[in-house]
Amino acid sequence: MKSIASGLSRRFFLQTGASAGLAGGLGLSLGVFAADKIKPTAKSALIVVDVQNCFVDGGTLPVKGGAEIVPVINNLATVFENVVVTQDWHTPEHASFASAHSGKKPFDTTRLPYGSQVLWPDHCVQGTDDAALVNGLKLPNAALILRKGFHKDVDSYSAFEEADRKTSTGLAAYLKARGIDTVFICGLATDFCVAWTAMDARKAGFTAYVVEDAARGIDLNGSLAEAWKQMTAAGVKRIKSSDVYGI
Ligand code: VGL
Ligand code: ZN
Repeated sequence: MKSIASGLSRRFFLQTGASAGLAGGLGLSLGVFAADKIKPTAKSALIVVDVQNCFVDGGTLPVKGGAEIVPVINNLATVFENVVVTQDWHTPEHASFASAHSGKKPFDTTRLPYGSQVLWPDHCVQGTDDAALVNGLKLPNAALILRKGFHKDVDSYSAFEEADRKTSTGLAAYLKARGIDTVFICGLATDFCVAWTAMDARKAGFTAYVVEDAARGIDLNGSLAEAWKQMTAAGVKRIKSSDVYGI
């Protein structure tokens, strides 16, 4: 199946190149460009991380420019056969909320039994409008909505594994059961839930791309640059939506 598909796209490229040759240099370079793009296959999934009201303007933990990624993601999703959506889905008084720790304020850090934890404003409380997906998000072909961070005493930036680094969300098993070996990750926030999801995807054996123009970061004390450094070291590939075939 795979060889037939790549044979077809190679032929498509050759034809494009040949006709572009007649048409001139511009067409030819377009042909080469198309061949360089990354083509999502039936074994690829787009993971749309936490594009929720809480993380855009008007929400409880807004990420700068967060809403700008919505049309980029809507467009990206049209070229994927497999789309997974995640929602940060906290209990009231969740352990990641500063309000649950006396003397602490948002963006302080504390120690929890599983390690260091950044403390956030109350956000994405289960069932609230703040936790709902952003209205303009159009992902009609999404097959799974995965919620995370719903254990009161444990955070979960990653869509694969909770912050205790023991409790699985089941996502790796789901993807593997569906024959998926490659994930493209986008959403909010680049330096927290997107980065942790991407690094855990690598840990679980997936090829992982992060689509940088379809993500935005919080950038707390240099966390955005640090996240890219760690993602790159983990073998996560940093791409733009225009690098994806069909976009
Ligand atoms: C996130 C901080 C707290 C995220 C979630 O989705 O990146 N960040 N909870
Ligand atoms: Zn959260």
